[in-house]
Amino acid sequence: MVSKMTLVAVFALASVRCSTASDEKLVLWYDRPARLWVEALPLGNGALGAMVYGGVAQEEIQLNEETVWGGSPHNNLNPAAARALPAVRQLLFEGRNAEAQALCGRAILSQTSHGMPYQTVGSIRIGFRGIDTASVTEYRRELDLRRAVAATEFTAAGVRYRREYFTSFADSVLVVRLTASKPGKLSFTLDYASPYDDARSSCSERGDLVLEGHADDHEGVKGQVRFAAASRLLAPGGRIERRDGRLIVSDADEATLLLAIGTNFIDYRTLGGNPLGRAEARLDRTAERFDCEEARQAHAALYGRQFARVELDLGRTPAADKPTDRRIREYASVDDPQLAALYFQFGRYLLICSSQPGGQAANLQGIWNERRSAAWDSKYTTNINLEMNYWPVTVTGLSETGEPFMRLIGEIAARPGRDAAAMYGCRGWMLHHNTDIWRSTGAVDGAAYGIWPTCNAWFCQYLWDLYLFSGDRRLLERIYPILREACRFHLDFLTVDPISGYRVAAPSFSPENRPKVDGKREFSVVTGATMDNQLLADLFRNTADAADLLREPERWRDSLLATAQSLSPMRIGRWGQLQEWAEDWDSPDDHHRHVSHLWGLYPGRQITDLATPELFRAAEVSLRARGDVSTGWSMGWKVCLWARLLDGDHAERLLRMQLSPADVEAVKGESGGSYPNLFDAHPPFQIDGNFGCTAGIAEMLVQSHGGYVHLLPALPTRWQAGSVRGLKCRGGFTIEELAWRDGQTVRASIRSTVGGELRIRSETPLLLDGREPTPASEEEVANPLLRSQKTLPPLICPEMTARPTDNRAPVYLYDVKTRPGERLNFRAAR
Ligand code: FUC
Repeated sequence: MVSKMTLVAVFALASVRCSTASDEKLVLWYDRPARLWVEALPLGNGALGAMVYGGVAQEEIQLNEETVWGGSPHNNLNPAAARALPAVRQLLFEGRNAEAQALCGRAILSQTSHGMPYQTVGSIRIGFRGIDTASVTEYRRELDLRRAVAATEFTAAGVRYRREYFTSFADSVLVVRLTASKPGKLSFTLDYASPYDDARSSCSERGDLVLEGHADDHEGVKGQVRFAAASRLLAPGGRIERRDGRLIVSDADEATLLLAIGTNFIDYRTLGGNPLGRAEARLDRTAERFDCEEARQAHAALYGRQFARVELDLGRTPAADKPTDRRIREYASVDDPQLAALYFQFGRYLLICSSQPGGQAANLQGIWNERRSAAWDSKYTTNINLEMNYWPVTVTGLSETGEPFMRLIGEIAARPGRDAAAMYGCRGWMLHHNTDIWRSTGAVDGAAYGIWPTCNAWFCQYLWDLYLFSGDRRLLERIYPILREACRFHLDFLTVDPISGYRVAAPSFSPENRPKVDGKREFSVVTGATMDNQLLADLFRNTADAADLLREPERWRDSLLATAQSLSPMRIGRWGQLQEWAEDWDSPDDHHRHVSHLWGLYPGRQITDLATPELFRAAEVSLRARGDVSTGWSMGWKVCLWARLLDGDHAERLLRMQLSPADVEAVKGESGGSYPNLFDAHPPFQIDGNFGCTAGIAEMLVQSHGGYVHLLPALPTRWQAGSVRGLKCRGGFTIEELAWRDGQTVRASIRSTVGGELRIRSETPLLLDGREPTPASEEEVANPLLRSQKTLPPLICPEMTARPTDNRAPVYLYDVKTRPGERLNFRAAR
């Protein structure tokens, strides 16, 4: 009998004998067709989305286009808000929160609409004739993440069939190439299926098969987005007939389908494009001198420019050869570190495929949605979910993918009609916890969920991080007015708590939790919830730094810092936890999926082991009590949080839970997990968990929020050996290589893109070019892009009870001066 110890040793050996990551195939693959949508494989080029089922006799490819949203330009403000604010505040300060919330429900919550839905287009179907399905052998369908190409292959009656699919980054069309190993073996009928009653199929003058329709009316807002999908067939050696909204192909040797979707969407205020004209123009451009090999290469090269920037090798075991759905089922009991690496790269793949410059930001389902009416309208929830979608942008080297989110923020900040003034009588701009393609900004869903005009501060943190990672001065100039105007909103909106004397947001809330007060959970609307205080401290502090860099008047900068100082501090409560609210209401048996009060730990930068050890310990107490299993996005956030708590094993445990099979039947729930196609389950499918985990894995390997670049801050015991290339850090530093063995750094090469001081933190003593680098000074690092936030206002309350955490590992800190473009080669000193 093989002992457990021997098995562990075998797995460890197997993990080590890995090839280098860049030779590693990165594929999802399956040995049977998809029966469910969450088994189908996603393709996308930012705008056009396709879900490929890989059926033998019936192929279905479900289609999306990123601008197919219900409704039309509108907004949903409640103009009664400003007048009601004093009464709401009075009630809150008297402790009558439930009454305050009821008043918010009437006077602040939208009385019109609650955001428009993102909707499907329908499907293109290929019904094959003459394939002997009973004789099918050697079936395989796959998605190759290195090329962004899906394929289905099988043998039937001695004929090898191959189908290849990609949504071209070069030509903006879906390409489906059908081949068979014998001539004349391709006979099929092409048609559309669409859930819209008035969608119409026809043949266009050019001979394309066309589906035309429009998105839905919703909550009283007229549906005015029109779409047209157009399919063109190139089928050498076969006959093509056009009949009753179908294309019928007989006896072709091979066939290529080009499919484009156009809509009339121009921007969030304007409709007026010609959907069919747009689709057919793309087809004309692509079909002219079309060569599939060249088209695929051009596509893969453009896509690969983004994807290939990061390589991750966590080791490989024989488990990596199994079909992906089986790997997910077995992951809990089998050593398969490559699945974590694949999952990480799949997250990067999904972001590249759902968010590209000039397009729309990735919504709750990225761009992939098979329904007219998806969960939460598949729109943008902005109290965690949209922000989480963009967590991998900086650290995993995907800056282009962040452009649609940055534009969304800019457009909301610049909405005509001055929403902040119209609703609250404040300067600047604001947004509550949802928006849609029309950039609606009102408070929606219910008073317990939507009374939260602090979203602007979270968006600004993302923008500021883009600057810290890049050091790009032009970007700083572009984002500064957005930060400044968010500050102006809060300078007007903040009020002084008459009891504590601190400035607080009122109304405020800790998304979407309700405190248990006197045994009851009756309200969520409060004053000065911890997350709001953290967000606002971050906003004022960052804007002050930006004002400094741009030489804005000192008086303005000082007023921002003074406001940051006057905010309510974080508090540690009776069981050693970081309080979620100003009052010590937290209960240790609260397992709510949102962990909003830990925002200051991640994605914020206010809590670190070295700068704020008491808060660090309190955050850990809170997170442990919150528990592990939750919605996929909540587990993604917790991977990041445990990584920031420097506990790699706990972070990996959450990843393991997230990589367990999701219940494909569940239409609603909070159990998380992964579907067979590796999509994240809330359930149902919601893409944020994919992105949260991707960012979390990066955060386990490198961090840069605490005033230094921290190598291997949270390496789990299971990832004993490996390497990563291409991760980015604040200060403009790129980890060109980081390799570890026995859980310890072996070597690290870091490229400085903009120069400046690099402070580096390691658990292993390092040598730089063979010599010990200068130990870090006691002072804050000189590099403004790398500076920590430990000089924030007094964030700890005097009545604090928790003790500083024990440092888990030795800390080596070095300071190295760098020049732009310079590469620094570190090695372990022992
Ligand atoms: C927030 C979360 C839900 C869900 C929804 C889209 O409201 O609390 O769990 O993710 O967004």
